[in-house]
Amino acid sequence: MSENTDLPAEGYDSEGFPLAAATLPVTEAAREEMLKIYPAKTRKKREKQLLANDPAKPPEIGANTRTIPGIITQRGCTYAGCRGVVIGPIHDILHITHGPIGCSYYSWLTRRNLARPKSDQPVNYLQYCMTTDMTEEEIIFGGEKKLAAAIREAYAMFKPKAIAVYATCPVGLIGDDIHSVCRVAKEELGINVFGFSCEGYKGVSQSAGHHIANNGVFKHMVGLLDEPDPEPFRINVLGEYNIGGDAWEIDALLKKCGIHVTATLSGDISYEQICKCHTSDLNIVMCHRSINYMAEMMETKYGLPWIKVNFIGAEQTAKSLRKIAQFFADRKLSDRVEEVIAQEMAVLRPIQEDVRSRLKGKTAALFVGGSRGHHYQHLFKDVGMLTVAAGYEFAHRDDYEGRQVLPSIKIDADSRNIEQLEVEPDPTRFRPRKTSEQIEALKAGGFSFQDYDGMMREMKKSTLVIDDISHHEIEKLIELYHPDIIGSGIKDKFVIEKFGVPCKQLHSYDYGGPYAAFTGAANFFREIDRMINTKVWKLLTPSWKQPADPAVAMGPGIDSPANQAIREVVAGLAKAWKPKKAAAEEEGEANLPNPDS
Ligand code: CFM
Repeated sequence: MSENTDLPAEGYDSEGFPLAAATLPVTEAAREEMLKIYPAKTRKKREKQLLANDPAKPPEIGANTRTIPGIITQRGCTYAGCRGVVIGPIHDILHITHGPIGCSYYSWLTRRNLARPKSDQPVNYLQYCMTTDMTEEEIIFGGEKKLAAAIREAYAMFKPKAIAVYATCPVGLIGDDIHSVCRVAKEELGINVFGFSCEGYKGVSQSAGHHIANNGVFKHMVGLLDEPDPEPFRINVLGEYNIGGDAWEIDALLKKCGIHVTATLSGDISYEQICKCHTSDLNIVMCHRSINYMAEMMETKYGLPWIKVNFIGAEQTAKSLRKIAQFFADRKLSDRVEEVIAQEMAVLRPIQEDVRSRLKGKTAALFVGGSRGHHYQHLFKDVGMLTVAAGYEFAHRDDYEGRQVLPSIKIDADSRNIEQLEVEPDPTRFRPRKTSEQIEALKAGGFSFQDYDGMMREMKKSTLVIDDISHHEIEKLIELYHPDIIGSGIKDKFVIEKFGVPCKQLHSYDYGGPYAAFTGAANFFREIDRMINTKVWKLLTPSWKQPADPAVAMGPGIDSPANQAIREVVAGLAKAWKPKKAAAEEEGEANLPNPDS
């Protein structure tokens, strides 16, 4: 294991991967078992998305392509990625969904991107859900007037600094020009108003929405306020959305080290912080998938370099802190970082060791979004658990195979659909944060900028990597691998648990968290220990352990006396019940004129 955290090598192999206590199936056979149900055309596509891993030479994976209709996917839509994920967490601007009520309602507090008002920024609009509530009338005659009225009404009620408008599918289909409406409103109200053409169908998943959101935030907010914070060692934390309080945990840790966070994009963030984030000195990127566009555009326009970090897992957190300190090349800062790591690890280690004594050798499978399927493997590794299968819902090839594959990724019609902003260095505000000599010195010391090795290089050889996993494949996976826990989302949580396998919801964390940094790691270890070691799972007989008779597989038997009794009661009720209208018609039937006479 790493020299950084002094983890004992016991329970780990020579490459540092935890040793699984259970015998695992042969990967190729398991893969075949998952694929064989598909018709030839479907199989051809799924084959590319379901691979045996090779960390030394990651195989090319099929990713960021359309989901085959009929397959039960975990993916979300482009609107969700834009409004819900990247911009939604900005707490002091108004977010108006232009569209039917369902799209709006769906985006209302379903993601646990927490925010708390601060004394100098006391406004928090996140508990509100605003929509134009488009109905048939607007779908037919156009919804621009209703949108303009909604913006005016929202402004009159709240007087916000900015309003963001989000287009849903019907808006794109009927062609409402939300950007013109926003431009007029901006002039009329004298505040920042801007729109996002993030119709749900715009891309193959929420990933397209991330890109659209990055473009909009960059165009309409970043760079509006040229007032750098006075603190030294300023950084932005990109791709951290404060789910369950993660950003607060990271923020507190950085503060302890003497590192100042100008802005976290976009967990618990204010409009003003986004407007001035270009004045910071380093971008550290947590979720590469959702925000790499922003990191690149800020570097090109303002000279702000970026590095990939990960605060999920104790070892990874320590590594990330050291990397930030190395960037600033300040002795005092490095010493302080070491001191903080030692303090935090002294508290965490006894918890970690205690939990590891019960969890080592257990196995996990992870299927989450576009970064957590990778990051959370480190937390499991910290307690001696092996991730036997993992994948993302909507990530791209670089998130699996590493950024070096970027030039070889084919641009298809779906990705061409998303605007690629042309960004130039700002004539007055471009400021390289390091001289070329300093950069060379850093590189010589093993430091790397713009680096992301992807999930596959950090997974054990022959583990399964599955992109956009389907319910069928998840069921097969449980049957073949019997993982001790699966980290996934709400769409499959209960399917998994019906198999007698605990499922940790790694999007919203169920009701738990934070799991980031050292304190978060302790929370996670304890929770996983509880989830895996509770006796409740042993009371369930998973369907793969039952005979293939459907009558038996449904539970105690569809023809059991209890079920028979229920059926009789239901049949009796149905017989006795008559809808009012039908009863009235029946009564009046005799008086109706005979249409044939
Ligand atoms: Fe990034 Fe996210 Fe994720 Fe993501 Fe998401 Fe999320 Fe996620 Mo759910 S931004 S890619 S679109 S880390 S909402 S906070 S948990 S799927 S793995």
